[in-house]
Amino acid sequence: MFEDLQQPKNCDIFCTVVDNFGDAGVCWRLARQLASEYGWRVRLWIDDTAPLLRMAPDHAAGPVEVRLWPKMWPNPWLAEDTADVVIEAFACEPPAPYVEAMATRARSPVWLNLEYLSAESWVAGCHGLSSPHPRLPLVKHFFFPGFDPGTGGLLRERDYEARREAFDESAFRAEFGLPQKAPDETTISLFSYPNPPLPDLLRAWAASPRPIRLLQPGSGETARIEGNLTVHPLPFLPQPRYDELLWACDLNFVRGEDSFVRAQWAAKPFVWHIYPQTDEAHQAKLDAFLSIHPAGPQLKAFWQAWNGAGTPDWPEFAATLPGLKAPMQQWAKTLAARPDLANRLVQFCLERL
Ligand code: TRH
Repeated sequence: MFEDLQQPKNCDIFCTVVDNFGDAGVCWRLARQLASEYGWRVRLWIDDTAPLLRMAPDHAAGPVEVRLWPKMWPNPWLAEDTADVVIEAFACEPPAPYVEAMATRARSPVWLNLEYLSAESWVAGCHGLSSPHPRLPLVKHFFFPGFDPGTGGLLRERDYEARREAFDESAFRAEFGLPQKAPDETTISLFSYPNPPLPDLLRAWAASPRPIRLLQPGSGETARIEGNLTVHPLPFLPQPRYDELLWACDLNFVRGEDSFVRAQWAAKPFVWHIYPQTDEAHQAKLDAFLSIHPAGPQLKAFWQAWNGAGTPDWPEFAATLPGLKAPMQQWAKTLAARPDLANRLVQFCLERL
């Protein structure tokens, strides 16, 4: 199952949980893939295991070794050993004593800073750039996920398609107490940040001529029926099961980075609530993605409105939903034909080890 010509490597991934689930979610997904698909011995050093416990309640069962990264100051890190490959997620910087120990290895480790995902055009130009350490004989490389073939790509497990083919939508609905789907029902999943347009959207859904079933994972919402809208809370699902939810829906509202990528693999129409940044940097990221995505103008208008520019026009958007299936499938197919992020990362490291 391991790639040809490839010796298993040791890898340390460092993750600081800034907020929410994305930092842990991305690191966990990558760690699992490196361990299970490439046979790497992976340790995930994380400063807060709470999000991991929700996304991967069975994480202790292996094959990734999860270690709590104590973040007190002065840093109490007692460097035991270092790894062949060191990945710091989102510029979180490994502990200073660990970095010192990296420099004492006979062969320098490959040190990567795994960056945030963006569709902006500068990303391909910065992917892979190196930054020598000012004092130690170490070089850090910037590894940028992205949509362009010249970037680090997107996380996607090898078994994704097989899992999807084996997915039983009826069994999924039954398990979560959802009635079998009526032919005219629109099933929608909602995972977003608190968003001012939501109450208006809920009203539009309640007034919809066709039934709408809203599935809200981990929301703490109460089940209720308002007009033609049925709100159905779901538990926060383990990461692979979140994919199942996306497959079971006709439309997915996603956010941040990792759920945004999963919605693209699900190849269903989706609406992205981008992670808001104080300096409005997110607007450029949103525009950049919309400029490369083949969705029509109605989807783009709805997305902009969902992200603060205007009022989301549900009836207009709903009318375009059936026509969005094909472009979403084509988009997923194009992206899936390219090597995934773990694959590119492994190649990148092997060329430098
Ligand atoms: O939770 P997010 O908003 O996370 C992040 C962080 O805020 C981070 O600081 C920021 O930089 C980044 O976004 C862009 O959204 P995201 O990235 O979609 O992560 C959610 C994770 O939770 C993802 O791995 C999917 C997972 N998930 C489940 O496993 N089960 C669930 O039921 C749900 C709703 C999500």
